[in-house]
Amino acid sequence: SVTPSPEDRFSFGLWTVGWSARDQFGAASRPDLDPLESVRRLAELGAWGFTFHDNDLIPFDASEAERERLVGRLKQTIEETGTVCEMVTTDTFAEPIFKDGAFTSNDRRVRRYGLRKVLRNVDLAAELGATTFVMWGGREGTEYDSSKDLYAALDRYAEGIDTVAGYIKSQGYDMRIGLEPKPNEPRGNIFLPTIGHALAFIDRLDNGDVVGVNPETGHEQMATLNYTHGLAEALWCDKLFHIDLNGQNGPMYDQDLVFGHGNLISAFFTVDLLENGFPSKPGAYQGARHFDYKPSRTEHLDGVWDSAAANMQMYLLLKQRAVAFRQDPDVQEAMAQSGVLELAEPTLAEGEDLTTFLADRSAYEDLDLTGPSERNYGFVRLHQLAVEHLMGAR
Ligand code: GLT
Ligand code: MN
Ligand code: MN
Ligand code: MN
Repeated sequence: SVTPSPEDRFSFGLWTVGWSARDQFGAASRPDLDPLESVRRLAELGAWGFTFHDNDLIPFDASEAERERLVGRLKQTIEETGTVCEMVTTDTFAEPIFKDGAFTSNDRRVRRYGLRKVLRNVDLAAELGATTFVMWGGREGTEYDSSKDLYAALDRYAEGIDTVAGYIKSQGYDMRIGLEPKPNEPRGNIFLPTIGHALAFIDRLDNGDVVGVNPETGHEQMATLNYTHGLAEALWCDKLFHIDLNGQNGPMYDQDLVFGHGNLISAFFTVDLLENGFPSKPGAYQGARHFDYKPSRTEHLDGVWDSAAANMQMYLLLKQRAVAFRQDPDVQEAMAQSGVLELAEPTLAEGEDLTTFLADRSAYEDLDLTGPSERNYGFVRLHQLAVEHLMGAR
């Protein structure tokens, strides 16, 4: 069914529906929403969970008492709605103090302040039962290469993440960090611009075991990369800790459209991977289906909730199509023809060592190249079947 329910594990950032559409060129086009009301509305629409930045709920300059009061009200709303706070993140980008970043600012005072802001928010996340802590370093970067010691910046970035990860471990929290890559915007060049950069960075950390990635559809596509491939590599590395689903039409500003409202074919294969798994490693992704989109500035309040519902409906429609695609006997035959299932077979035989491999004349000297050269892989036919399923023509 395409009616969302909590079993579908859909969740939304409170900053998504809560965006009042203030942008670089114009004032807000919608009133501010009460974040607690958003939690209720999302639950009514069938969402399972929600996520938020500290400052989506608690104003940056709130007193300690005000903070406690707001957190208390949030806990009450969670109880009333039965919704799950699955992820928490920290705003280290909006305030002027973070204009040169938080963990990589040239100003050490800012780095210490940013780290403290994040650490207290880790405690809040644990208090609310969140198991993922996302870190999007939107202001960590440069406009001018002269402005930053790039080696030191990576050192400071690693120091910051390692400190947060070490804190999570020392407190015994059941929580993992998801680093969110983005190539640019708001900075001209953001550090850890893609999934691949983030994975290589995580590998260098002391506490990297609790650090993974939170890839966003549009962010990879802004960098002209294939989101599904990025998810695949993160899964292969056991590092896909969270996802931000949305829509984007190729390399331009960050559109944050409804999931599937950008590159639809790519969205189909993203859902195919998340729901069906790899042909050689079937099984659905276990994490939240989390949406990080923005209701377009043209939409008023009805449009906010219509667009939230559209994300879930798009996902469920694509899930229907992707499941039907994989189950179709014609598709299975075409996949076999294309050799999709052959790729899981190791290239060297079991027990084969380099000596026997190098001695195997059939692999090289005696191989008749015409067979493999003239093979018709049939990838176009297979893809046509996928598109027919996507379009509901099958
Ligand atoms: C901001 C950003 C998103 C991140 C959020 C988490 S904040 O809206 O554009 O991609 O996921 O910090
Ligand atoms: Mn985005
Ligand atoms: Mn995001
Ligand atoms: Mn965003």
